[in-house]
Amino acid sequence: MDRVLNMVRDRELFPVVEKVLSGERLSFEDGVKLFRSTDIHTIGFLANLVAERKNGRFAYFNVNLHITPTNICVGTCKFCAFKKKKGEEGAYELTVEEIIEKISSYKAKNPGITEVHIVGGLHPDWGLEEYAGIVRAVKEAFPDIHVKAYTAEEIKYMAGRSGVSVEKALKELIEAGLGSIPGGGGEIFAERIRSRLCPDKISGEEYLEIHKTAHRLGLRSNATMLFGHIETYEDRVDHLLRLREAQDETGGFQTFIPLAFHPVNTQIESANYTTGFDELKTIAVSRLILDNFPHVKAYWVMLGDKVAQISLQFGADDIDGTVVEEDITQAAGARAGQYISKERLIKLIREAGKIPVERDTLYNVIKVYQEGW
Ligand code: V47
Repeated sequence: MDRVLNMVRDRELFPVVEKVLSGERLSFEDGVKLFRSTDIHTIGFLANLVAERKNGRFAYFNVNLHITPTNICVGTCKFCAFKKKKGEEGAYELTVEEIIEKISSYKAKNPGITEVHIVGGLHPDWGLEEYAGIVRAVKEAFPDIHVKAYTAEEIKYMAGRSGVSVEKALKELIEAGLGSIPGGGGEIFAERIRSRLCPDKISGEEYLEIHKTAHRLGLRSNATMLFGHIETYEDRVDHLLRLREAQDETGGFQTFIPLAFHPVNTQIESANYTTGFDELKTIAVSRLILDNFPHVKAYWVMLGDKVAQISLQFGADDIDGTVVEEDITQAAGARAGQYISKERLIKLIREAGKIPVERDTLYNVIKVYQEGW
């Protein structure tokens, strides 16, 4: 303990360091103290320690494809640069056949694909039947591919449009072949910020309730936090603690993904791009507070592959997948590309001192890439 404390530059962090080393749960005050500190080495060291306690030196990736069936959305989220109104220039909706064609052509080049990630807009004419129909068609055409689809917001929307409960909608989606739900829509739970950022969206409480309902029905899900806009450090810690509490109840969350805000074409004029320092700190503090989440993901599409790589020494143990055609971040000024090869993911992970593991959506191991591959 003393040897570690000797290396800590920010003495304010001493009590937090002691807690992490002895495996004690961190408090709200600890989280805020970590965010306010600039002792990035200590924060990163602690987060990496916790990540390695949970996952050893393994770092995960998958071979996946993002499909966005429509950008037509009745939502009013101020941070979104992607949505269009029906009839507006650039608005689109894919047919089921076009979705199947996209997956087929990707699979022809990447036969190892294991996941399709489907999220889109709140389409004014779609209900449960249309959203579930997409899942059913994909599963019929590709029974071996896991369908991770629809955020809590979309699930609430389609249930409402079809006059059924969220539970009933989830059961119908599961029957259609839904495998898990992604973390989108978390944004920031604090009502003060959420009501400015996305006034018409479900509340943080509802987001958590929908995920907990999914967990009780046997689904796994992910959780996200959109950071770097108008929220404070206190709001971030509050968000993380609410997730930790929900996870204590159900244990159904797999991965936490901090999403770095992209400002271009959004209605949040005061905001700018996040910085590398803040991104690394947010990954690390998330890892330290979410002691009951198995994984923390550094989503390379939003962080860029270089920061995502460094994150693997700052508490992240997952770098997401090959992705392809990610449109939400592109519309908001993404500086990373839309596709990364499996070989590049392996190189990024290996050079960060971790062992690359190709996984499926539920973290079953497909292949461990030991040296020499
Ligand atoms: O919910 C929207 C965010 C999310 C912007 O579960 C923005 O494995 C930054 O949730 N700047 C969708 N972010 C993406 C998402 C996700 C991605 C990868 C993996 C998983 C998973 C989930 O993107 C939205 C919103 O929070 N978003 N606009 C923007 N301007």
